[in-house]
Amino acid sequence: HYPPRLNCVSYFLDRWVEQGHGEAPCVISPSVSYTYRELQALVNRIANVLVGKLKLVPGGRVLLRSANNPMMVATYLAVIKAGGIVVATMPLLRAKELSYPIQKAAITLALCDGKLADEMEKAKAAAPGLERVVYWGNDTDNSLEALIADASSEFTAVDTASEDICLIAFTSGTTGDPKGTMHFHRDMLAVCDGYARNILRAGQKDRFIGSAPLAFTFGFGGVLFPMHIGASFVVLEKTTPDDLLSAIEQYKTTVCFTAPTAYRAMIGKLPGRDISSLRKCVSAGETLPKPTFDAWFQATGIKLMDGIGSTEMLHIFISATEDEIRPGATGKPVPGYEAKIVDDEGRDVPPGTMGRLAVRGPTGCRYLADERQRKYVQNGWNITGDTYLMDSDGYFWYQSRSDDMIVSAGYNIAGTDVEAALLTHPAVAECGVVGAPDEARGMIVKAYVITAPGVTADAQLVAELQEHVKGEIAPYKYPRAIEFVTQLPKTETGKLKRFALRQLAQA
Ligand code: 3SK
Repeated sequence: HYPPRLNCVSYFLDRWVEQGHGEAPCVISPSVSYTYRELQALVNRIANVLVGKLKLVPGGRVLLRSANNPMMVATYLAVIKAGGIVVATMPLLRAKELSYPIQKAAITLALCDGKLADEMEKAKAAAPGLERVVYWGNDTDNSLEALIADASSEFTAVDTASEDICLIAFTSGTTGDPKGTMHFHRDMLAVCDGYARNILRAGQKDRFIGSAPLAFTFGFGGVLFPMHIGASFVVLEKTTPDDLLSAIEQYKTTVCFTAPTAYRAMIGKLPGRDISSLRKCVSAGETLPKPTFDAWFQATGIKLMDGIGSTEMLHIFISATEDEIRPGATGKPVPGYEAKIVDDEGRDVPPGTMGRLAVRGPTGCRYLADERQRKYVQNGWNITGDTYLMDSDGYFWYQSRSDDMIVSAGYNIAGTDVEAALLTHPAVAECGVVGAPDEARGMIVKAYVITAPGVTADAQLVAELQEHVKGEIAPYKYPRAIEFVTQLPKTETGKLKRFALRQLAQA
């Protein structure tokens, strides 16, 4: 039911200024805050520079790299308002990981926080197609601030179709390379009209806060949902549980979006804190254990609203309103979505049977030039890679991941990425990386390593390998546990039996 011509930024931003809501607070941060009118002016200046000086054409892709801050929000909206496509990348990615989306999405222009220039420059050197990186916050003549200094604060949103792509979000990659998931302008509204309106039910007086990177679609929901209703939101560059609690207290936020691990970590730090402003807490990114639900409820009186989403589906598609929550279950399909459980052949299975979660609705998987589309979308259903069961009341209960993804403290980590990083160290002859259960983080990354001949396998080597991985790939992926072994479980054809290794790690 969206109009055929739609630029979603007109809806999220311009509409509020036109309707006399421009002086209301919009984005708040420790360094700078903007009302809707101020954010619109900044977005317009950037959009003018993108189209004028940087020659962005409709459909042109712009890579963004930043921690969560107001400029990240403004550049994101400006690219879309200018008719371009945001290619959002996680701030912790190393040069090697950044080069993949640069090449896959044929990026010629990037906007980047000056604080993250080092890895960006290394990636640029390795990607000849990337012609220009414009930095902000680095005080040079070519900085984004310098470019926008004389730009007009008036800009009419470029006329786009509601089914034009406005976002390519890369998955963290389970097996093989990350996948670029493409989303339309209308998808950005659909997740608000579906999940936010029906399940979250926040209002204009609400103030959102969250800790997930804005480059992760879970995190960007913390921008879209408040802007959909003219509410405000806090963005934080530092998001430890202490930072989050301090910001909740300071800015009197009312809606919190973060991972179960963060809620669990905050519980012990609550004494002496005043977080009485909070009224809704959303938990996603990893499964919410019932003990965490219970402990948060006991400590705060707030029922954690669990939800499952995926980068492919843009945001949450199964959840429950506060009055329908069943602790331990994820919930029911968000209005507009259908979900079911299927077996390995794609056949529906009866309630109470474990199987693969299949979902369809107003958003869906569209991979950028990737054969794996066939695997994810079967007979019109999105096969999410999660094993679930549905009970006879239609509630969905998480069982496990169906693939090799390790979900640790809300981060999705591909074991194969960590293996590749470990194998570049001369002391490693062979390795296998899986998730091991962990009370605090849900799962941790655990590596089983066979050392090269003559190498001493000791605590010093563990520390050295951990540092090595942090230098090769995003530091949050490093193996928190390393066990030295003399052999790894293999199939007859010599492939690592990941399942057997996972069982070993569970023991
Ligand atoms: O991991 C999730 O559950 C999630 C939630 C919202 C948006 C995206 C994702 C991956």
